[in-house]
Amino acid sequence: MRLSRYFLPVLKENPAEAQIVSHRYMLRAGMIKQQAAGIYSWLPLGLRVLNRIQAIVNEEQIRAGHIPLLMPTLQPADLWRESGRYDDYGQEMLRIKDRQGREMLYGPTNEEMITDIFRGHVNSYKDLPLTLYHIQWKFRDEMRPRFGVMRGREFLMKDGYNFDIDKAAALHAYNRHMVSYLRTYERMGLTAIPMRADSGPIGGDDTHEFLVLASTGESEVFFDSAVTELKLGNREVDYDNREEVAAVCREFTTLYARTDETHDQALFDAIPEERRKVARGIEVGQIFYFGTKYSASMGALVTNEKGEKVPVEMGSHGIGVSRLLGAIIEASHDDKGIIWPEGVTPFPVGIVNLKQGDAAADAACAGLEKALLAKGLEPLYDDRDERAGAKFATMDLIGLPWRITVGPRGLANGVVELTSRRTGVSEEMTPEAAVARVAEIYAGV
Ligand code: 5CA
Repeated sequence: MRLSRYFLPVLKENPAEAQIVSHRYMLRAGMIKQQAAGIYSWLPLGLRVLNRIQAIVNEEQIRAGHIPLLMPTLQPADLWRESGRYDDYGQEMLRIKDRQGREMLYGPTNEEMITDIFRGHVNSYKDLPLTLYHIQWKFRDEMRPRFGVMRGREFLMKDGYNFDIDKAAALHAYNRHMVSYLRTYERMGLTAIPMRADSGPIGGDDTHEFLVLASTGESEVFFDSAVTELKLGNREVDYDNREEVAAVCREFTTLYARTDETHDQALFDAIPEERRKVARGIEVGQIFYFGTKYSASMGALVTNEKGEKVPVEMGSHGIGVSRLLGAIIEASHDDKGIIWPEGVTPFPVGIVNLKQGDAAADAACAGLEKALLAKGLEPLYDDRDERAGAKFATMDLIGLPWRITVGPRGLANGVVELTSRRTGVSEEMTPEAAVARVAEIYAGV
């Protein structure tokens, strides 16, 4: 992509309405535009990151054996009357009437609708286990929408729902989600700690929230600092192996880590003092096991091996897809701008031409662009007729992890410069070597 032809409306000034760094940088980098309180347009750069995040979420869900589908944003109120949640959900639910006077709502979550799909098509244990998920816009008329995409009213969520024949199978699905989420967040460069939490309006007994530590987080969290050292890394996990999956979950949930809702001071005090931490965190996901709460009230029954009709065992599992952009920026930035982890960056590398119009520099930049594209890496090439300082400032603000700088002086010696946004370290090398290095970096992402 050539910057002269792109739509990147960067702001020079700090927007007054942004109280936290992620909101400020998303506005300044031209990623989002507010259309109403808590409702945003996703401008091209923001959309590219949102798409990257969705791609990772999809890959890890499919790896875990979960199946994508797509449910609508609008739902009939009657489904929610069946579960009893239509009245319970309160003012957070946006209620709408269509022209026939039928009551509808903009879905805040999809337990009822997925249960309706299930009961219409599945009635035997032989068709289980089954986990269906989608990535779809949700609406919650939050009392205090704030911090940009962090607490929106319209927001993108991945929500998945498992259907199992008994509690043991449903808990395996819960564990599978936990492991797939750990991998998902790690691929985005995040440390997200599973913490025992409260189930709220979704219901159920077992629930964990995934929290990214950040001083601007809305949740107060209490944990053993050793939990922040745990990493899933590249280890292979067989998602069909109940014991193996459960062992990973034990590894990540045995050390004390809780939100304020479930905090237990006596247990906390038992941790060695130097490891006792109280901090703030951003909730980027939550998993729930709630058994037959929806299947019993909505008549989602299956025949078990003994031939009896029993309500199917369920859980639901969410990832805050749009919130993740904010969480990643809170975790990865400096005073010049965003620093995207390679896994989610909108462009893998930027090209800065120090002397637009110089025949050699222009040709070298075009050559780099072509060579990178041939490797499946689309660069953002700043081909504007601007000062070098302004080009660097834009690149630093939008946070591409790698930058190739091309100028007549270097080219006279056959070199360009490859710079890491994170460390600021630059290295001179031939254009071919720069392309090879960038390709090597992204081969493992
Ligand atoms: N049905 C369940 C799981 S699918 C559910 O709705 N869970 S939830 O309420 O915890 O939401 C899932 C995730 O969506 C949260 O962990 C959070 O990351 C994200 N989320 C919730 N509310 C908002 C909001 N107002 N703005 C942005 N993201 C949100």
